[in-house]
Amino acid sequence: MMREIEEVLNKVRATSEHQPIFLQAIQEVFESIEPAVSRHPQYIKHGILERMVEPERTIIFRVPWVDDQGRIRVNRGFRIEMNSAIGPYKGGLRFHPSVNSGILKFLAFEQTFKNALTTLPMGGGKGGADFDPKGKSDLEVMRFCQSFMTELFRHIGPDTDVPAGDIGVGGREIGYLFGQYKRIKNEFSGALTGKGPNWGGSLIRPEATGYGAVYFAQEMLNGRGDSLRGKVCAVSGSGNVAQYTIEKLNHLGARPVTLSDSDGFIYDRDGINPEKLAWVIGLKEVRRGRIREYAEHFKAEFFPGKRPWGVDCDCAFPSATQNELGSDDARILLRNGCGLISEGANMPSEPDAVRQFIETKICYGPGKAANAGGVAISGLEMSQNSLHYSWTREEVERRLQEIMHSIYAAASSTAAEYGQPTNLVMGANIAGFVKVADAMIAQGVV
Ligand code: NDP
Ligand code: 2IT
Repeated sequence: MMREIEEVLNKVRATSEHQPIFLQAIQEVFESIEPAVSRHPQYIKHGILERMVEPERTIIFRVPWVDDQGRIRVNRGFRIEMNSAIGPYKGGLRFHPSVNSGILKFLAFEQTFKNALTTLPMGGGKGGADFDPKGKSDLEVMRFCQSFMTELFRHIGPDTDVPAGDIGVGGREIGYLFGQYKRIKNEFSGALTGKGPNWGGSLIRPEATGYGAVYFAQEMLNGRGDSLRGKVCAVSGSGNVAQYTIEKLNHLGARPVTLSDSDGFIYDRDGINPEKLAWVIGLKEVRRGRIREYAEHFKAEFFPGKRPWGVDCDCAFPSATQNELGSDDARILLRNGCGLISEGANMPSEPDAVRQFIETKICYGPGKAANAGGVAISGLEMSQNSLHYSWTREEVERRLQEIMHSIYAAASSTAAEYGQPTNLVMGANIAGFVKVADAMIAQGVV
C-alpha cells in the first residue's frame, strides 16, 4: 500500500477508534483506488484522501417525543453532510436502534461515490436516529418524525441537502417528515425524496433500488453471454429493497426462493411468485408483521436465527443490512455454485467475503454500483420537483435502466483500464472517486 494512503488510514484509525465500520468502508475504497492514486499524483498533492474522510459537517441533535402512555422519550438524531463537490448532499435517513455516528459516516462515505456513479449531480450525505420503529403505533411514529424534522428542517433544502428513506424509513415516515417540513418552512419544495406520487414523488422510486439491483445483475450476466432466466435466487431482507428485487426477478423469469428479517429466513422452493409477494408487501408495509408468518401461511420452511446463504442458488441478492454475509457464508455460496452477487444493501459483505468474490471472478456487483438505482430515481424526483412536472412510469423506468447500464459500463471499463476487467469493486470505486476528486480539485481547498 502507498505510504500516503497508509498515513490517512492511520489517522482514521487513531481518530475513529470506536467506529470500526467507518474504517472498514474507507479501507475497502482506498485499497482498490490505489492504482489510480499512484497513476495520478495530483490526488495526493491536493490532499483529496484526507479531505474525503472528514465530513464537511456533522449535525447531532436531541429528538424528544411523547409515547402513547404519555411518557417522554428521547432519541439521538443525526445528519452527516459528507461531500458536496458534485451536488447538494443526498442520501437516506435510517431509523434503527443500532444507529450511531460510525454507521452513518460509513453510509455517507459510500453514498458519495455511489451518487457520483449515477451520472446525476448529487453530493453525499446520510442521517437518521437510534429510534426503533418496531412495535410503535402510527401516532408514535408521527410524533417522532415531527420532532426529528423540527430540528432537521434548518439544515436541509432542495438545493442544500435532500434526505430520503433507508432502513426503518419508508413511505409512511417520509410523509410525516415532509408534512412537518412544509408546515415549518411554509414551502412546498423537493427537500425530501421518496414522496407519494400525488404529492411530488416520482413513480418507480419505491421500486427503484430493488429493480436496479436486478438490472445490474442482468448487465453482469449479459457481459458473460448469460441471463437471469431460470436462475434460482437467494434474497435477504424483506423490506423495500428485497420486495422489489423479488418483483423484478419474477418479471425476468428468475426464481426467488428466500426472504429474511432479523429473526430468521424463509425458504420457498417453489418460488416467491407475484401473489405471494403481494401478501409479503401487505405483511411488511401494512400489518408490520414478521417473515416467519410467511412459512405458516404458505407452508414454506422457516429457519430461526439463520441467514439464507446456505440454500442452493445461482445468484444472491443481500438486501438487509451491512456485514450480513461473512467469510463462511461466501465459502458456502461459492461451493454451492453461486455465480452472482448483486448487493441491494450497503456493504452487506464482509471484507473477506468480498476478497473471495473478486478472486474467484464470479459476477460481483458491490453495493455502491448495484444499489444506486434508488438514489438515481431520487435524483430524477429532484429534477421533476424543480421542473414542477412529473414523468410517466415508462419514462422513469427507461431512465433507470439506462442509468444502471451506464454504471455497469463505467465500472467495467474502468476495471479493464486498470487491468482487472472482472473486478467491479475496483472499477466502481475508481470511477466514483475520480469524478468527486476532480471536482474537489477544481473547487480549491474547501
Ligand atoms: P427496510 O427497513 O425496508 O427493510 C430492512 C430489512 O432488513 C428488514 O427485513 C429488516 O428486518 C432487515 N434488517 C435490518 N437490519 C437488520 C439486521 N441488523 N439484521 C438482520 N436483518 C436486518 O430497509 P430497506 O429495504 O430500505 O434497506 C435495506 C438495505 O438496502 C439497507 O442496507 C439500506 O441501506 C440499503 N439501501 C436502501 C435503499 C432504499 O432506497 N431504501 C437504497 C440503497 C440501499 P427487521 O424488520 O427484522 O429489522
Ligand atoms: O443508500 C441509499 O442509496 C439510500 N438509502 C437511498 C438514498 C436516496 O437519497 O434516495
